[in-house]
Formats: sequence, C-alpha cells, structure tokens
Amino acid sequence: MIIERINFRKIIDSRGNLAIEVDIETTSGNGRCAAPAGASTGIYEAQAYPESGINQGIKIAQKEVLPKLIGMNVENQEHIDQTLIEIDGTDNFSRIGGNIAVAISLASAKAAANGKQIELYKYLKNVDEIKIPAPMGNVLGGGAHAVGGTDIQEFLVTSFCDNIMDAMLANVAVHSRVKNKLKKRLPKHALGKGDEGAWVAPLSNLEALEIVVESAKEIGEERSVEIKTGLDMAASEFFINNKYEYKEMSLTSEEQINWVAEIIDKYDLYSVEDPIDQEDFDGWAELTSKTNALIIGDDLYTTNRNRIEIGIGKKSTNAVLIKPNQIGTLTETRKAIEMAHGAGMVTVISHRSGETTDSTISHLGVAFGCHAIKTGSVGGERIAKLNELVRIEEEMK
Ligand code: 2PG
Ligand code: MG
Repeated sequence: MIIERINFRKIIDSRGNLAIEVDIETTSGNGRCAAPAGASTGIYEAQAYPESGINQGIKIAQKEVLPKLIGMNVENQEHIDQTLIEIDGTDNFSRIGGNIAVAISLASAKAAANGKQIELYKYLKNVDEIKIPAPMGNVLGGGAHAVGGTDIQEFLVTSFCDNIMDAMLANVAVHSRVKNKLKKRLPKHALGKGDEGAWVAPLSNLEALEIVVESAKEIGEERSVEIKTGLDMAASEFFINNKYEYKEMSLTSEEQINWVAEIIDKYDLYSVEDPIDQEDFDGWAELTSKTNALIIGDDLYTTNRNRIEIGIGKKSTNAVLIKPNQIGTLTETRKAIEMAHGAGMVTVISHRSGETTDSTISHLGVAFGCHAIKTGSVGGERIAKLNELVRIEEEMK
C-alpha cells in the first residue's frame, strides 16, 4: 500500500469558510479526508493553517510533505505522523497547518483501510469489544456559535439506547420539543439556529437550561429512553480579567466553581464541558471533587497528551473531549485517548462548529472506545456523522 499520489483541494465548510480536503492514492486503496474548524478554539490547540492562510499551507505541503510521503506505506501510520511533525518543525503545526496535517494523517488511514477492503473503524480498532458511542447533541446555545444567544455555548442532550437510531431520534425529539417551548415562550421573536444547528433565543442561561431539562425529561418519559442533559460552557471565552463575565452576572473563580456545582446538583446534569478557564487546572480539580457529573476538558486539554498528563496528576477532570484537528495527527489522537482511558477517564469524540460532511470521527469514536460522540443533532454536516454510525452499527451486526 505505497502512496503514489496526494492531492490537496480547497472546499468550503458549513460556515462557508475554506477548508482542506486531502486525497491519497496508493497502489491498492484510496483515502479522502476533510478537516473541520473551531470558533471557540483553545489557546493550546494546533494552529489550523499557517499565519498567511490555507494556500501557504498547501504550498508547503506540496513542496515538503509530498516528496517525503510518496513511496511510504500507508499502514505505517506512526511513521507518517512522525514525518508530518518533523517536517512542520513547530510545536503547534503552525508552519504547515494542523488541519492540513490531520487531513493527510486521517486520509492515510482511510487509504489503508480501503486497501484492505475493510471499514476504517475495523482497521483502527484497538479495544476488545467495540460499541457505538452515545450521541451527545447540541439543542440550544449561543456563545461564539451564535449572535444574541446565551453566554453558555451549548446545552446538550445524550441519549442512551440499545441502538443508535433510537438514541438519535430521542435527541432530535428534544431538539424539536425545545423549539415548541421557545415558540410558546417567545411568540413575537424570530427564532434562529447557531453554527451547529442548535436553537438560539434571547434567554438567560438558566431559562435556557430549564427549557432543555424539561424537554429532555418529557421526551425521556414519552419514549422510555434515558436522556441526560449537559453543557459546554466554553468558559474561557468569557473569562476576562480573572472574572467569569456573564450578561447577567460576574463571578470570581471560586464563585464560578460553586455556581457550576450548584446547577449540576439542582438540574441533575450529566456532563459539563469547559466550566473553568483553560489555564486553571486547580480550579477544575476543585469542581471535579465536588461532583459526580462528567467534567469534560476541551480547551483545557486540546487533545494534547502533555496537558492531559497535568490534568491526570491534579485530578482536574474525569473526562476528556477529543478533537483530532486540535493535535494534528491520528497517532497523537489515539495516544491521547489511550492516556485518558488508562487513567480511568471517559472520552468524548467531537465535531467542530465549522464542519464538512466528513464522517471520520464516527469511525474513530467506535474504534477507540469513546463513551460518547458530540456531533450535533440536526443539519447536513452533523447527520453525516450520525448516519455513518447507523451504517457502522449495521455492519457490526
Ligand atoms: C466545542 C466545539 C464543538 P468549536 O467547543 O466543543 O462544539 O466548538 O469547534 O467552535 O471549538
Ligand atoms: Mg467545547
């Protein structure tokens, strides 16, 4: 499975921004992968493209990566990924772009799976027993993903069912119940959607939370399905001069920890992502020690093993969000997941707010034993990943 040709192509993502898509052709199979883009990016994540933009990244990749990778065996993933890291030469892929690196890395794995004529999840599988991760879907929100919504970026539901379709449908039903409640509550307001297809409405954070909790409870009872509510606070986005600045209040770090612990308790929240600023490992640990909910580090860790190691040492979280383009290679993504699982932490593989119809993360989530997959509940680029899980489940059976 020797790489014969690599093609770089510009496409657009769900926000209409340019995105990279990479095709890799080998002597026996081909792979294609496109990279997504974040809006609320962590300061420690890989830089998506070089300072001067995607064109410069493609130019460097064509000139420097291509000659090194042509002739390599795509089954040698670690070698490919190490080569990408070495050619880039920075610690955050700022020269060739983390998105270009991750698209090359994942397209290589897809070419290898294709060459073996097996599905990617099977090719990558590194756990004894595979299962479909539970779908975690954004139903209401704001933050950096919308104009005029809540300070909290995402109000999410996770449904647990015996099959992925029932779980997807339960999430969708909550999304639609939230719309009905918003229509009733704000009859004169136009209702919008954010970047991930979640509803956006002029509500306070707690009003929004109550609507989602109520909707999840109703749908759960109607369908006899276990539906849990969670948040992605993306708190680093509104942590300004050492204060958490909400529209309706301003909290010190200590007050934030207590407030989050209180709402977890009051609303029986299942998961809270990025409740604390990305630099405050100790603040995270304090919150985690106060609750049984999943406290998920996204901007805190940026899928980076060095940072996950600090979090393990300090007991900062009990869960890690995984986004391959935060770290730039498949090997690093896999090792980050293994490190988290090794420390008894739960992992959630995740889309970005700017997405393409690429569904590689669905395969990674299954192959690497992630507990859940955060990938929206509706919208073409979101359902591309969900529907791929339907296909994977069918094939698994
Ligand atoms: C997040 C993601 C995805 P973004 O914060 O978890 O929901 O958003 O891609 O904008 O970082
Ligand atoms: Mg997040």
